[in-house]
Amino acid sequence: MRTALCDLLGIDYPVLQGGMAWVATAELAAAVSNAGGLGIIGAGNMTGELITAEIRKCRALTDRPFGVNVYYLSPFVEEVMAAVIAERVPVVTTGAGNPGKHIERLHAGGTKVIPVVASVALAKRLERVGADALIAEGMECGGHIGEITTMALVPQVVAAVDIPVIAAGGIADGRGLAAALALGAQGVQMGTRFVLSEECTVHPRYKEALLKARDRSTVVTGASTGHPVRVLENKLAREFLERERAGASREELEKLGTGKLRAAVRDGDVEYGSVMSGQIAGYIAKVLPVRDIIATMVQEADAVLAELARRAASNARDVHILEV
Ligand code: TUI
Repeated sequence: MRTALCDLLGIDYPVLQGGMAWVATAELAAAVSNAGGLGIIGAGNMTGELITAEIRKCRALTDRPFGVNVYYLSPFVEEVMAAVIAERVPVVTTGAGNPGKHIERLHAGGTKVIPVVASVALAKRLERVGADALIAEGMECGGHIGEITTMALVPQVVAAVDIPVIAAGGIADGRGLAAALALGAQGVQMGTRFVLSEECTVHPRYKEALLKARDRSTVVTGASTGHPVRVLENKLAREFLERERAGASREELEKLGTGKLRAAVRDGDVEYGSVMSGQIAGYIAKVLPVRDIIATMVQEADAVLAELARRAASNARDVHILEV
């Protein structure tokens, strides 16, 4: 299973790990890169100094390419970008904003730039300013999301641009990878599946909460603030939604949310913390080593595609027999 994206990024398999704030540490990113995918450190709200240390830690753990995700709502975006450029990180992905103004400087240092998009308009704009590939993120994803599903977004972005598209949202196995390729994507990015890996350092209660999740266990909070976020439903999510319905101000809601992702990820507060999760959590039954997650899904995708090709050939033969 290789695509042109593998050559662009220097990886063995077209599988990226989402750059999740607080979750996507150097350890997780290095494990994914060592297994042949692209590991990505989540800069979240880190300072330039912190992300520099994390990049160096990742370099000590792997010789393979890896990435850093830059979160555009962070107050430290500029210093994180400066650090990423100084460290000549192989790949940068971006979230929750438009990275257009940084692309030239990143390219000058040899960094590949892969913005996350949730719409066709932004996809076209970022192709024009030089993005190397795009991650089309459906609203099945955990965390900060757009409004369109993966199934509807990916083919529309693929049709609108000439650069490789990576599908994200609702993907956790080989069937999902095969489906993404069928939609015209060149690879996938997964978040929730990699949270449920042995190498992921989130609090054990965070993993337990995701393992218990079912298909309808996530809700979207924050839609009224313009920053919708998908999380597991818990006490915090219910209070957040209640206050939103009551017309709470953006400041009040921001205050309620501050520090809650850290509380869930690091302290294991799964009732009054923000347990970000994709809708696919209900499908994931086991914590597995990163290497098994990637190897199994690639094998499974090859098998699914071979079986579909076999059926298509058999159908074509049947049609031919009918015709003669
Ligand atoms: O960024 C994400 N997912 C995230 S960031 C995050 S950290 C957080 N912590 C606490 C509260 C809220 C967030 C958790 N999950 N995904 C990438 C993504 N980017 N999804 C959607 C977008 C996006 C949305 C609008 C990208 C660009 C955009 O518009 C920018 C423009 O200028 O049009």
